[in-house]
Amino acid sequence: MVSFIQAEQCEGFDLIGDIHGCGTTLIALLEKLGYRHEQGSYRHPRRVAIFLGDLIDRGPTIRLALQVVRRMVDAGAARVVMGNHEVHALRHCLDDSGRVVTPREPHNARILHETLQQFSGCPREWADYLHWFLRMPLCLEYDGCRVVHACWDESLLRPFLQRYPDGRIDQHFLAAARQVGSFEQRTLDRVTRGVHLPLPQGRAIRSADGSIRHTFRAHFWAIDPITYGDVVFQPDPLPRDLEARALGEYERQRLVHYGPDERPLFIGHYWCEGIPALPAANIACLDYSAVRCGRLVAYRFDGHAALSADRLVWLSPGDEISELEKNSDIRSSAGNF
Ligand SMILES: [Mn+2]
Repeated sequence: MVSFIQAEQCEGFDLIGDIHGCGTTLIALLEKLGYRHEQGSYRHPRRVAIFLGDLIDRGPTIRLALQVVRRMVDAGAARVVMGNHEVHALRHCLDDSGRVVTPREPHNARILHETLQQFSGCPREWADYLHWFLRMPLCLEYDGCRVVHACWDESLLRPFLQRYPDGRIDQHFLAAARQVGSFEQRTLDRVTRGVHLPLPQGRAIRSADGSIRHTFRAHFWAIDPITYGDVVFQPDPLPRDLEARALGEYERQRLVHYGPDERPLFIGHYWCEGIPALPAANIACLDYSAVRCGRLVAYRFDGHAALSADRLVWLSPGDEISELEKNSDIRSSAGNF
């Protein structure tokens, strides 16, 4: 028996990637994993779900997604870590005294557009969720595995966990994180957004969502990376010449490394595409762009140090209809919104 399982008194964890307001798909995936709606919450008799953050923004059923996850967490049937979209909502919708505000800059309002729209008739419920986001831990660490939204950076998370042993930030931490370069800002940014490397001067890439980017997302599991192409981890490819470009000392110093002998790590965040697979033997990325007609992906973890792609379970768009039709209770609870 692995001690993380003893800690949670369950047979294993079902880790679930970025939901982004795909509430009905989430319900269908939980059904597929054997969770049932009982006593006000989805739950599994022998397993605990762990959500990897980014519950909100972009999708059609954000309130439903939040309601399902929150009830599971409150019932002890699930855990959740904070994603960069929850951080973004906290930064732009809560002021330093904890009052709810409307985001001012158009860019920030655009990211939150669907969320604010779907909560427009229920400001109290939105305020309540914002304060709940603040209580989400940044990471979870068990003897058998680690969980974080984007990047496990030991150099920041070890001192962070010494100061905040339950992994939870607070209003003061959030206020301090407004100062660029502070420990709080670097920690929040690194664990929920990962490492971004700047493109060379004058170069930019256009993302699938139409935005122009001057940085790219770098991963943290390459052993002795030589080129930009060895560390890029995002659906938008780098132009050929940049892919072949050698990493300089500046870039190398910014990279983080999670070694192959570290315990299994579960992350979301990176908008992967295609058939889910493992990027490294001890790392599973479970964000497969559910809200962009990709897949909502789970990993059924039973404590084995060697991860296996066989343990990945997912739903593609449209699958939820047939899954939901199997159970009328689910259909009626999904219809509450
Ligand atoms: Mn995300």
